[in-house]
Amino acid sequence: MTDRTCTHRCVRPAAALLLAGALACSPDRDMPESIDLQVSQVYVTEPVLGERAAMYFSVTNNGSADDALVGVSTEAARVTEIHRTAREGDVMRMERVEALTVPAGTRIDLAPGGYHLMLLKLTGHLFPGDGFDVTLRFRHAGTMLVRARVIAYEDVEQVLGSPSAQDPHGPR
Ligand SMILES: [Cu+2]
Repeated sequence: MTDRTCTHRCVRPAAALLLAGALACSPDRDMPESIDLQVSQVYVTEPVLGERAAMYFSVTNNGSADDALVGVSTEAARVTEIHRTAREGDVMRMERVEALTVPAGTRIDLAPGGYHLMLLKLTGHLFPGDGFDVTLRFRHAGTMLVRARVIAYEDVEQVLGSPSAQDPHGPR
């Protein structure tokens, strides 16, 4: 499997292609000189509450300017939100944010206990092993089509490397 580079260097590593399938980028017109965003490891946890699921991925900005995730859409969910998990005393709470900044030269890992995407009002059942397309919208890089893979809830910690007990979306 070969690396695939699309317009304006919204590149994606070969490892991501193995995991996540096809990619398309459509950068906006007033974007900075150098855009180089890589998205990989796109996972959705099996919905344990029926109607919603959390989605995680890694995004690396090797470009010359900060970018930000500003929107998400998929046929798998009627509503999507960008969430941040924050500790309040002993309680993990999540709150909606308008955008997730990806500073130039940094990698952001969306993971249990941190940032994640919420897929709400799911349009159908999602089973471990299923895959579906998700369009990520970045302020400068434009839209990026990635493929998400559904993983079983018990595999979250192994795959994502974070304590699933901290995830407020988990079974209670
Ligand atoms: Cu959430």
